[in-house]
Amino acid sequence: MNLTARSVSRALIVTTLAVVTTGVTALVPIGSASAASTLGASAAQTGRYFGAAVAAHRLGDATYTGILNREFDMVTAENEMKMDATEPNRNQFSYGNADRIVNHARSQGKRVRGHTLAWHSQQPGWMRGMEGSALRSALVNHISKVAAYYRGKIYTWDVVNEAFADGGSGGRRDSNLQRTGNDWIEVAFRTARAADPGAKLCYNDYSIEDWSAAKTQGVYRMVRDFKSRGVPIDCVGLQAHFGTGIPGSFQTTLQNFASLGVDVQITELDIAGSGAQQADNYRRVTQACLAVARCNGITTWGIRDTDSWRYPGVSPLLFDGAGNKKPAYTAVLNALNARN
Ligand code: 9MR
Repeated sequence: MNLTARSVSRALIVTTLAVVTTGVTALVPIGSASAASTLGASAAQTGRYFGAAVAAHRLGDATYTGILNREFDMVTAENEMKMDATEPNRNQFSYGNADRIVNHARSQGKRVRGHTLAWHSQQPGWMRGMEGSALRSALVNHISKVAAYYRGKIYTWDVVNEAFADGGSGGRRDSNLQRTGNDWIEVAFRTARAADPGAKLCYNDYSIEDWSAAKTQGVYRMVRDFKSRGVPIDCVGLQAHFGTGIPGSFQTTLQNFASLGVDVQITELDIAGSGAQQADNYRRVTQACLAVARCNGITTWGIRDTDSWRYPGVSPLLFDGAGNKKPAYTAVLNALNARN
């Protein structure tokens, strides 16, 4: 939403409140949106979303689903849309668990981030041993079929996940997909665009939050190159799996990617630590996104600490194992509301 549209929608919210309350109580002053009481509603007042990664097997847990339904307005399948889940046998597709998540989200009026069409990891057994042109065809077929199946239902696809190497090279990660030729990523994006022209297409990776990191620079050069040659890319997903410190350059990184003409999304946020320190880091990350116009949403990688891939070593999320709001939750909500 652009600024004008956002002010119009705020004005509408305020007007609506005023109409509802006319004759009953004082009018809500025009121009001051009221503080929202959930992450999704508060983020929406800034034109953004607030999402969570969801596991299909937890949807029967009433505490989990209660928090999901109440707080979040975007959903990512934590594992259920990966290649091994959606194409367990070659050219035989399986969408049961992914559909459970998509249908739950949509029935609750939430949008969906698709994760992920192509990744060196979590490949089905039949794909792991493949190389060369056979693998390239299988990749294109996978992307075409999965993106077409969900056509019109996905807000953003993570088209390619984690294709850059760790360490100082700034280059691509070696993988069977990379060995099919350096153009595999752009082919993946073009294939996804053709199959679902309405979805935003994202490149998603971790350890690209620090602007000075070679990996960040490598991804930046690829996105700049794609934009200059018209390869269809709409956004960069920064996973944001953090330890107890947030890189001081995080907002700069978000802004620099955005300045290439793409959206940026914080796609898998979780932060180590506890208490006030963890809360302060969550506040920083939220404020960094809010400060960048094209940072259009934040997703935490799970709901309760006990749902996290980092648990029990780390308790990195906004709700504790019993579903209580942590100080980090309050820090995020306050930061969002401060911008409403
Ligand atoms: O949280 C996911 C975990 O349940 C899976 O076992 C794992 C399998 O690879 O993937 C985890 O999610 C990852 C995500 O898909 C991509 N970025 C890193 C995430 C954490 O490992």
